[in-house]
Amino acid sequence: MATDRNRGALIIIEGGDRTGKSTQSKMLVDALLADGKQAELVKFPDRTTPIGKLAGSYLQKTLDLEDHAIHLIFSANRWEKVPSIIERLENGITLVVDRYAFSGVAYTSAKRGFDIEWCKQSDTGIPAPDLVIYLTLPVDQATSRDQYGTERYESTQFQKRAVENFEKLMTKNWTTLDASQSIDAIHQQMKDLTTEIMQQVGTRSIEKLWV
Ligand code: FDM
Ligand code: MG
Repeated sequence: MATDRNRGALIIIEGGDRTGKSTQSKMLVDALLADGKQAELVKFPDRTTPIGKLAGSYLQKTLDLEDHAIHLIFSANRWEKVPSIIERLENGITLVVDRYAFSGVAYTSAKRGFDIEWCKQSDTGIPAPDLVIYLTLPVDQATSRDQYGTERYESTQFQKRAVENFEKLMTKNWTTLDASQSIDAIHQQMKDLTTEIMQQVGTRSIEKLWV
């Protein structure tokens, strides 16, 4: 820490497709800002950077990449943001992150021949979250919310394997929320959890993930 001022909290929102992550992440940032707190939204993959554009093209199937290579590209897309993530946290800004390394591991390890430990390596050392909010919804229910699009990984079989993998990554700083509740009910729980963690982080140093 550069100062003895309270830092921001690193809050990760995870879950399978169509569980409401993006909607809830935006609502959470807006609510924190409305309360006069400093907060920003971060989204992975960040498809706007040169590295993120490769990931975006891969997901849209306009680019084929070898499975290990695309895994490392998703990781690199997080590493390129690490300096700005740390800087913002140290400046007291709470970050609400829509997908993180847990998605990276859960989706790649849903592919044949990938073990979880190999998948974790390339994100080992990025900032560790203060809280992971994991939204759960039975995959069949998630699918029926909205038809899957045509992006890569948008199939029921693949999603089921990814969800099983998320569950293997859970640690004590994860909180699972039932995504079949109303948008407002979920939002209120997320806001309460986040507010509590923001008070707890204080000047505590930012830890490294999986170290
Ligand atoms: N995804 C996302 C990965 O495979 N690895 C990653 O590291 C991340 C962050 O990309 F299918 C997958 C998960 C999802 C797709 O996500 C894009 P969004 O939330 O639909 O943009
Ligand atoms: Mg998607």
